[in-house]
Amino acid sequence: AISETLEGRIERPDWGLDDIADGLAETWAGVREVLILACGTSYHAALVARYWMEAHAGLPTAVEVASEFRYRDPVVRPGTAIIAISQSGETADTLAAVRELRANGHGPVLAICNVRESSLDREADTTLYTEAGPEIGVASTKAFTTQLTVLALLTAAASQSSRGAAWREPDAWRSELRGLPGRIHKALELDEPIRRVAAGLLGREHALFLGRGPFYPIAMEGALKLKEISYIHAEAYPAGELKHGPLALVDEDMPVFVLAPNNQLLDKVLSNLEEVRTRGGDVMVLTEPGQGPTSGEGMEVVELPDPGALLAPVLYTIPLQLLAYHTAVLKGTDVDQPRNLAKSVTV
Ligand code: F1P
Repeated sequence: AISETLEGRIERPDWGLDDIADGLAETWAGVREVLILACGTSYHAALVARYWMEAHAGLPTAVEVASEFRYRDPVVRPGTAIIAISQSGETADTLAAVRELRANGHGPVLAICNVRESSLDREADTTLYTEAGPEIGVASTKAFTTQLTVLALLTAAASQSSRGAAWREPDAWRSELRGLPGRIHKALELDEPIRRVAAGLLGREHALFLGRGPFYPIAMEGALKLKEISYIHAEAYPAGELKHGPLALVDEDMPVFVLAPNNQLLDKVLSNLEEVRTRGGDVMVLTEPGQGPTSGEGMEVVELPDPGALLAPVLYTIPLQLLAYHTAVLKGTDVDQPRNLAKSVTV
C-alpha cells in the first residue's frame, strides 16, 4: 500500500492549483478564518495544514478532533470556512460535527475525501478528492500523504485569494508540488536503512517521537502508525515538551525518534536529543545531509536526500510509515488488518 502512495494523482499539480483557486474565489469569498475537523490520521493532516494556512495564507486556523468537537459549545465566528477531512467520508464523528455546524448556520463546508459519493461528500458544498485509490489496509498511509498534498494545494490557492495576506511564494509551492512524486520515490529508497532501525525495535514496548512546528503532527502520525500496526506503545511530543514530563520516561529501554529537519529549529531539536542520549535512550534522527549528527553508539542517523522546504512534512512521513510497516512485518503482526480496528468508525 505504501508504494501506491506514488500513484497519488499528483502528477498535475498545476491543474489542481488553478481549479482550487477558482473554487476558492467563488465559494470562499467572505472567508476570514478556517476551522478543520477530522479524526485519527486525517486529524494529523489537519494539524499540518494549520501551520501552512497561518504561515502562508495568513488565515487564522483552528483544528479539532471531530470526536470531541460536538461535546462542547464551540464559538464559531461568521466568515469561518469549515474543512472536514476523512479518507472514507463515513466517519460518524466527523459527519456529526459537520451536521451540527450546518444546523447552526455555519459554512461553507469543504470536504477532503478519498471516496466519491460518500456521506461527507454529499454533506459538503465542495469536495476535493485525494484520488489515492482504495486504502487496502486499515491504517491510512497513502490517504495521509495525498491529504497533505491536497492541503498544500489549498494553502497555495488560499495564499493567492486571501485579501489580508501578502501573496507569498505561489511559485515555490507550484515548483515543490511538481517535484513531489520524484522526492517520494527517493524517500522510498530509505526502505533498507529503515528496516534495520525497525529491527532494533523488536522486544521494545514503548517509543517516543519528537518534532517541532509542522513536524510535530508528523511525529504524531509516526507514533500512531507504530501503535496501530505493530502494537508498540508510542507517543509523540513537541520537542520542547520533552523536559516538561516525558523525559522522566527516558532510559535505555525507551527508543526516541527525532525529526530534525533542515530549518531554524534544528539546533533546539538537537539539544533535546542530547537530553535523551545522556539517559541511555537509543535515538534515531531523521534529518537531511550535512546537518551535523552522525551515526554512532546508540544513535542512528537517517538522511532524507532532498525533502524540499514547504512540503518537507510530506517527505518526512514516508520513513515513519516504513518504520511502522517493517516493525509490524518483523513482529509478525497483520499489517493490513490490525486487531480491534475498523477501517472507518461509523457509529
Ligand atoms: C479516520 C480513522 C483513520 C484510521 C482508522 C479509523 O478515518 O481514524 O485515520 O486509520 O481507519 O478511522 P477517516 O475519517 O479518515 O476515514
